[in-house]
Amino acid sequence: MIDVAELLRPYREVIEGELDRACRFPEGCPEKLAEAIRYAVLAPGKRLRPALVMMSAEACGGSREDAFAPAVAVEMIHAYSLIHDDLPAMDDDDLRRGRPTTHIAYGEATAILAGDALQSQAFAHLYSRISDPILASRLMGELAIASGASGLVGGQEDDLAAETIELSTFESPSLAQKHLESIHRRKTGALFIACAKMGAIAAGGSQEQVDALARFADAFGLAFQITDDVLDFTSDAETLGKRTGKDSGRGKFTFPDLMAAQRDEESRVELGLAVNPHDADLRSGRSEYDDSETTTRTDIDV
Ligand code: GRG
Repeated sequence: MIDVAELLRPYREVIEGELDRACRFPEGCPEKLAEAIRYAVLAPGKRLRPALVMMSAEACGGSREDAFAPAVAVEMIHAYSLIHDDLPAMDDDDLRRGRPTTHIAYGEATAILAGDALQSQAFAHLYSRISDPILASRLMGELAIASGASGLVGGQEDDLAAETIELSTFESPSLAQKHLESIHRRKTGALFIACAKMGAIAAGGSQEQVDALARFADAFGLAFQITDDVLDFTSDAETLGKRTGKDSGRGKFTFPDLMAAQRDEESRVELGLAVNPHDADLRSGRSEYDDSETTTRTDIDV
Protein backbone atom coordinates (compact mmCIF):
# COMPACT_ATOMS: atom_id res chain seq x y z
CA MET A 1 0.00 0.00 0.00
CA ILE A 2 1.19 3.54 -0.77
CA ASP A 3 2.26 5.52 2.28
CA VAL A 4 0.53 8.79 1.40
CA ALA A 5 2.16 10.76 4.22
CA GLU A 6 5.58 9.64 2.98
CA LEU A 7 4.65 10.48 -0.60
CA LEU A 8 3.59 14.00 0.42
CA ARG A 9 6.53 14.67 2.77
CA PRO A 10 9.03 16.15 0.28
CA TYR A 11 6.34 18.35 -1.26
CA ARG A 12 5.19 19.47 2.17
CA GLU A 13 8.70 20.35 3.28
CA VAL A 14 9.47 22.42 0.22
CA ILE A 15 6.17 24.28 0.18
CA GLU A 16 6.31 25.12 3.88
CA GLY A 17 9.51 27.07 3.23
CA GLU A 18 7.77 28.92 0.39
CA LEU A 19 4.73 29.63 2.54
CA ASP A 20 6.91 30.97 5.32
CA ARG A 21 8.62 33.40 2.92
CA ALA A 22 5.31 34.38 1.29
CA CYS A 23 3.77 35.27 4.66
CA ARG A 24 6.35 37.88 5.67
CA PHE A 25 4.53 41.05 4.92
CA PRO A 26 6.07 44.44 4.28
CA GLU A 27 5.43 47.55 6.35
CA GLY A 28 1.76 48.44 6.52
CA CYS A 29 0.52 45.06 7.67
CA PRO A 30 -0.29 45.37 11.40
CA GLU A 31 1.69 42.97 13.55
CA LYS A 32 -1.36 41.22 15.01
CA LEU A 33 -2.82 40.61 11.55
CA ALA A 34 0.50 39.28 10.24
CA GLU A 35 0.75 36.98 13.26
CA ALA A 36 -2.78 35.66 12.77
CA ILE A 37 -2.11 35.00 9.08
CA ARG A 38 1.11 33.15 9.83
CA TYR A 39 -0.61 31.23 12.63
CA ALA A 40 -3.29 29.99 10.24
CA VAL A 41 -1.14 29.32 7.20
CA LEU A 42 1.85 27.75 8.90
CA ALA A 43 -0.21 25.49 11.20
CA PRO A 44 0.55 21.83 10.55
CA GLY A 45 -1.55 20.82 7.55
CA LYS A 46 -1.16 18.04 5.00
CA ARG A 47 -0.45 20.53 2.15
CA LEU A 48 -2.42 18.27 -0.14
CA ARG A 49 -3.40 21.04 -2.54
CA PRO A 50 0.12 22.43 -3.07
CA ALA A 51 1.35 18.85 -3.55
CA LEU A 52 -1.29 18.31 -6.23
CA VAL A 53 -0.19 21.50 -8.02
CA MET A 54 3.45 20.38 -7.98
CA MET A 55 2.67 16.77 -8.94
CA SER A 56 0.55 17.96 -11.86
CA ALA A 57 3.41 20.17 -13.06
CA GLU A 58 5.76 17.19 -12.86
CA ALA A 59 3.26 14.98 -14.69
CA CYS A 60 3.42 17.47 -17.57
CA GLY A 61 7.20 17.44 -17.72
CA GLY A 62 7.74 20.54 -15.57
CA SER A 63 9.48 20.98 -12.24
CA ARG A 64 8.22 21.59 -8.71
CA GLU A 65 9.72 25.06 -8.87
CA ASP A 66 7.53 25.88 -11.88
CA ALA A 67 4.56 25.29 -9.61
CA PHE A 68 5.68 27.09 -6.42
CA ALA A 69 3.66 30.28 -6.99
CA PRO A 70 0.28 28.62 -7.69
CA ALA A 71 0.98 26.06 -4.94
CA VAL A 72 1.45 28.86 -2.39
CA ALA A 73 -1.54 30.79 -3.74
CA VAL A 74 -3.91 27.84 -3.45
CA GLU A 75 -2.79 27.06 0.11
CA MET A 76 -3.50 30.71 1.00
CA ILE A 77 -7.03 30.35 -0.35
CA HIS A 78 -7.43 27.05 1.50
CA ALA A 79 -6.18 28.62 4.76
CA TYR A 80 -8.59 31.54 4.39
CA SER A 81 -11.48 29.13 3.80
CA LEU A 82 -10.59 27.17 6.93
CA ILE A 83 -10.36 30.34 9.05
CA HIS A 84 -13.77 31.50 7.87
CA ASP A 85 -15.32 28.03 8.04
CA ASP A 86 -14.35 27.79 11.73
CA LEU A 87 -16.01 31.10 12.68
CA PRO A 88 -19.04 31.11 14.99
CA ALA A 89 -21.27 32.16 12.07
CA MET A 90 -20.28 29.01 10.18
CA ASP A 91 -19.05 25.78 11.78
CA ASP A 92 -18.17 27.39 15.11
CA ASP A 93 -15.13 25.23 15.76
CA ASP A 94 -12.61 25.81 18.54
CA LEU A 95 -9.90 23.51 17.22
CA ARG A 96 -8.20 23.17 13.85
CA ARG A 97 -5.06 21.26 12.96
CA GLY A 98 -4.72 20.29 16.63
CA ARG A 99 -4.73 23.81 18.06
CA PRO A 100 -7.11 26.68 18.80
CA THR A 101 -8.77 28.08 15.69
CA THR A 102 -7.64 31.50 14.50
CA HIS A 103 -10.65 33.35 15.97
CA ILE A 104 -10.06 31.69 19.35
CA ALA A 105 -6.39 32.67 19.28
CA TYR A 106 -6.72 36.20 17.83
CA GLY A 107 -10.38 37.20 18.14
CA GLU A 108 -13.15 37.06 15.61
CA ALA A 109 -12.50 40.39 13.88
CA THR A 110 -8.81 39.68 13.29
CA ALA A 111 -9.64 36.16 12.08
CA ILE A 112 -12.11 37.53 9.52
CA LEU A 113 -9.53 40.06 8.37
CA ALA A 114 -6.79 37.42 8.20
CA GLY A 115 -9.03 35.37 5.88
CA ASP A 116 -9.84 38.44 3.79
CA ALA A 117 -6.16 39.37 3.51
CA LEU A 118 -5.19 35.83 2.50
CA GLN A 119 -7.70 35.90 -0.32
CA SER A 120 -6.06 39.00 -1.79
CA GLN A 121 -2.54 37.84 -0.99
CA ALA A 122 -3.07 34.67 -3.03
CA PHE A 123 -3.58 36.74 -6.16
CA ALA A 124 -0.91 39.28 -5.21
CA HIS A 125 1.49 36.36 -4.87
CA LEU A 126 0.73 35.07 -8.38
CA TYR A 127 0.97 38.60 -9.75
CA SER A 128 4.36 39.25 -8.18
CA ARG A 129 5.93 35.82 -8.82
CA ILE A 130 4.88 35.06 -12.38
CA SER A 131 6.57 37.36 -14.84
CA ASP A 132 4.71 36.16 -17.95
CA PRO A 133 1.46 38.18 -17.85
CA ILE A 134 -0.50 35.64 -19.91
CA LEU A 135 0.53 32.78 -17.65
CA ALA A 136 -0.21 34.89 -14.56
CA SER A 137 -3.68 35.78 -15.77
CA ARG A 138 -4.50 32.15 -16.69
CA LEU A 139 -3.48 31.00 -13.21
CA MET A 140 -5.34 33.84 -11.51
CA GLY A 141 -8.43 33.07 -13.58
CA GLU A 142 -8.43 29.39 -12.62
CA LEU A 143 -8.03 30.22 -8.92
CA ALA A 144 -10.58 33.04 -8.96
CA ILE A 145 -13.26 30.93 -10.63
CA ALA A 146 -12.65 27.92 -8.38
CA SER A 147 -12.76 29.96 -5.18
CA GLY A 148 -15.63 32.24 -6.18
CA ALA A 149 -19.41 32.31 -6.02
CA SER A 150 -19.94 29.25 -8.23
CA GLY A 151 -17.08 27.31 -6.63
CA LEU A 152 -15.81 27.20 -3.05
CA VAL A 153 -18.01 30.00 -1.70
CA GLY A 154 -21.18 28.83 -3.46
CA GLY A 155 -20.57 25.26 -2.30
CA GLN A 156 -20.12 26.47 1.26
CA GLU A 157 -23.38 28.46 1.12
CA ASP A 158 -25.30 25.40 -0.11
CA ASP A 159 -23.54 23.18 2.42
CA LEU A 160 -24.63 25.44 5.28
CA ALA A 161 -28.19 25.42 3.90
CA ALA A 162 -28.06 21.62 3.65
CA GLU A 163 -27.65 21.33 7.43
CA THR A 164 -31.37 21.92 7.75
CA ILE A 165 -32.47 19.86 4.74
CA GLU A 166 -34.21 16.58 5.42
CA LEU A 167 -33.41 13.81 2.95
CA SER A 168 -37.13 13.27 2.57
CA THR A 169 -37.36 16.71 0.90
CA PHE A 170 -35.91 15.14 -2.24
CA GLU A 171 -38.10 13.21 -4.65
CA SER A 172 -35.62 10.35 -4.63
CA PRO A 173 -32.29 9.38 -3.08
CA SER A 174 -30.63 9.81 -6.47
CA LEU A 175 -31.72 13.46 -6.63
CA ALA A 176 -30.42 13.99 -3.10
CA GLN A 177 -27.14 12.39 -4.17
CA LYS A 178 -26.96 14.70 -7.17
CA HIS A 179 -27.37 17.75 -4.92
CA LEU A 180 -24.82 16.48 -2.41
CA GLU A 181 -22.29 15.82 -5.16
CA SER A 182 -22.87 19.29 -6.55
CA ILE A 183 -22.12 20.81 -3.13
CA HIS A 184 -18.92 18.82 -2.79
CA ARG A 185 -17.80 19.51 -6.36
CA ARG A 186 -17.92 23.22 -5.55
CA LYS A 187 -16.95 23.35 -1.87
CA THR A 188 -14.06 20.89 -2.03
CA GLY A 189 -13.64 19.72 -5.62
CA ALA A 190 -13.31 23.06 -7.41
CA LEU A 191 -10.09 23.89 -5.59
CA PHE A 192 -8.63 20.44 -6.29
CA ILE A 193 -9.46 20.86 -9.97
CA ALA A 194 -7.82 24.30 -9.95
CA CYS A 195 -4.71 22.73 -8.37
CA ALA A 196 -4.39 20.14 -11.11
CA LYS A 197 -5.04 22.64 -13.88
CA MET A 198 -2.68 25.28 -12.47
CA GLY A 199 0.14 22.78 -12.10
CA ALA A 200 -0.30 21.66 -15.70
CA ILE A 201 -0.61 25.23 -16.98
CA ALA A 202 2.46 26.39 -15.02
CA ALA A 203 4.46 23.58 -16.59
CA GLY A 204 3.30 24.49 -20.10
CA GLY A 205 1.16 21.35 -20.44
CA SER A 206 -1.11 20.83 -23.45
CA GLN A 207 -4.87 21.39 -23.24
CA GLU A 208 -5.29 17.60 -23.35
CA GLN A 209 -3.04 17.24 -20.31
CA VAL A 210 -4.86 20.05 -18.46
CA ASP A 211 -8.22 18.39 -19.17
CA ALA A 212 -7.03 14.90 -18.18
CA LEU A 213 -5.64 16.16 -14.87
CA ALA A 214 -8.82 18.13 -14.22
CA ARG A 215 -10.88 14.93 -14.65
CA PHE A 216 -8.60 13.12 -12.23
CA ALA A 217 -8.89 15.97 -9.68
CA ASP A 218 -12.68 16.00 -10.00
CA ALA A 219 -12.87 12.31 -9.03
CA PHE A 220 -10.18 12.78 -6.37
CA GLY A 221 -12.04 15.72 -4.79
CA LEU A 222 -15.24 13.73 -4.50
CA ALA A 223 -13.43 10.71 -3.07
CA PHE A 224 -11.69 13.02 -0.57
CA GLN A 225 -15.00 14.48 0.59
CA ILE A 226 -16.71 11.09 0.85
CA THR A 227 -13.80 9.87 2.98
CA ASP A 228 -14.11 13.00 5.15
CA ASP A 229 -17.84 12.31 5.62
CA VAL A 230 -17.19 8.65 6.47
CA LEU A 231 -14.52 9.61 9.01
CA ASP A 232 -16.94 12.14 10.57
CA PHE A 233 -19.62 9.47 10.63
CA THR A 234 -17.45 6.83 12.27
CA SER A 235 -16.02 9.24 14.84
CA ASP A 236 -19.57 10.37 15.63
CA ALA A 237 -20.55 6.74 16.03
CA GLU A 238 -17.76 6.35 18.56
CA THR A 239 -19.12 9.27 20.56
CA LEU A 240 -22.65 7.91 20.25
CA GLY A 241 -25.26 10.33 21.50
CA LYS A 242 -22.78 13.14 21.95
CA ARG A 243 -23.08 14.54 18.42
CA THR A 244 -24.05 18.20 18.37
CA GLY A 245 -24.11 20.75 15.58
CA LYS A 246 -20.97 22.31 16.99
CA ASP A 247 -19.13 18.98 17.24
CA SER A 248 -20.04 17.56 13.89
CA GLY A 249 -20.29 20.83 11.99
CA ARG A 250 -22.70 19.14 9.58
CA GLY A 251 -26.26 17.98 9.66
CA LYS A 252 -27.55 14.67 8.35
CA PHE A 253 -26.93 15.50 4.70
CA THR A 254 -23.77 13.48 4.21
CA PHE A 255 -22.77 10.49 2.06
CA PRO A 256 -23.13 7.93 4.87
CA ASP A 257 -26.62 9.22 5.71
CA LEU A 258 -27.52 9.21 2.04
CA MET A 259 -26.25 5.67 1.50
CA ALA A 260 -28.27 4.52 4.51
CA ALA A 261 -31.38 6.17 3.03
CA GLN A 262 -30.72 4.54 -0.35
CA ARG A 263 -30.39 1.16 1.31
CA ASP A 264 -33.71 1.67 3.12
CA GLU A 265 -35.29 2.61 -0.18
CA GLU A 266 -33.84 -0.51 -1.84
CA SER A 267 -35.32 -2.68 0.89
CA ARG A 268 -38.69 -1.06 0.32
CA VAL A 269 -38.36 -1.75 -3.41
CA GLU A 270 -37.51 -5.39 -2.73
CA LEU A 271 -40.54 -5.68 -0.48
CA GLY A 272 -42.69 -4.10 -3.20
CA LEU A 273 -43.51 -1.11 -0.97
CA ALA A 274 -41.98 1.72 -3.00
CA VAL A 275 -44.02 3.84 -5.39
CA ASN A 276 -41.29 6.31 -6.31
CA PRO A 277 -40.76 6.94 -10.08
CA HIS A 278 -37.00 6.57 -9.50
CA ASP A 279 -37.44 3.03 -8.19
CA ALA A 280 -36.37 1.59 -11.52
CA ASP A 281 -32.98 3.21 -11.04
CA LEU A 282 -32.75 1.81 -7.55
CA ARG A 283 -33.68 -1.69 -8.70
CA SER A 284 -30.98 -1.69 -11.33
CA GLY A 285 -28.53 -0.10 -8.91
CA ARG A 286 -27.96 2.84 -11.25
CA SER A 287 -27.62 6.45 -10.20
CA GLU A 288 -28.39 9.35 -12.51
CA TYR A 289 -24.69 10.00 -12.77
CA ASP A 290 -23.94 6.68 -14.45
CA ASP A 291 -24.52 8.11 -17.90
CA SER A 292 -22.74 11.41 -17.37
CA GLU A 293 -19.26 12.11 -18.63
CA THR A 294 -17.84 12.31 -15.14
CA THR A 295 -19.27 9.11 -13.75
CA THR A 296 -19.14 9.19 -9.98
CA ARG A 297 -20.68 6.06 -8.52
CA THR A 298 -20.55 6.49 -4.79
CA ASP A 299 -22.27 3.44 -3.34
CA ILE A 300 -19.60 2.78 -0.77
CA ASP A 301 -20.25 0.32 2.01
CA VAL A 302 -20.21 2.01 5.37
C1 GRG B 1 -15.60 29.61 4.22
C2 GRG B 1 -15.75 30.05 1.75
C3 GRG B 1 -15.57 29.10 2.86
C4 GRG B 1 -15.41 27.81 2.55
C5 GRG B 1 -15.14 26.77 3.52
C6 GRG B 1 -12.79 24.51 3.65
C7 GRG B 1 -14.25 24.53 3.75
C8 GRG B 1 -15.02 25.44 2.85
C9 GRG B 1 -14.85 23.85 4.70
C10 GRG B 1 -14.11 23.06 5.70
C11 GRG B 1 -14.99 22.01 6.24
C12 GRG B 1 -14.47 20.69 5.88
C13 GRG B 1 -13.86 19.93 6.98
C14 GRG B 1 -14.57 20.27 4.64
C15 GRG B 1 -14.08 18.97 4.23
C16 GRG B 1 -13.01 19.07 3.22
C17 GRG B 1 -11.88 19.88 3.72
C18 GRG B 1 -11.72 21.17 3.02
C19 GRG B 1 -11.08 19.43 4.67
C20 GRG B 1 -9.88 20.15 5.14
O1 GRG B 1 -8.86 19.98 4.20
P1 GRG B 1 -7.53 19.16 4.54
O2 GRG B 1 -7.89 17.83 5.13
O3 GRG B 1 -6.95 20.08 5.70
O4 GRG B 1 -6.67 19.15 3.34
P2 GRG B 1 -5.43 20.37 6.11
O5 GRG B 1 -5.55 20.90 7.52
O6 GRG B 1 -4.62 19.10 6.04
O7 GRG B 1 -4.95 21.41 5.15
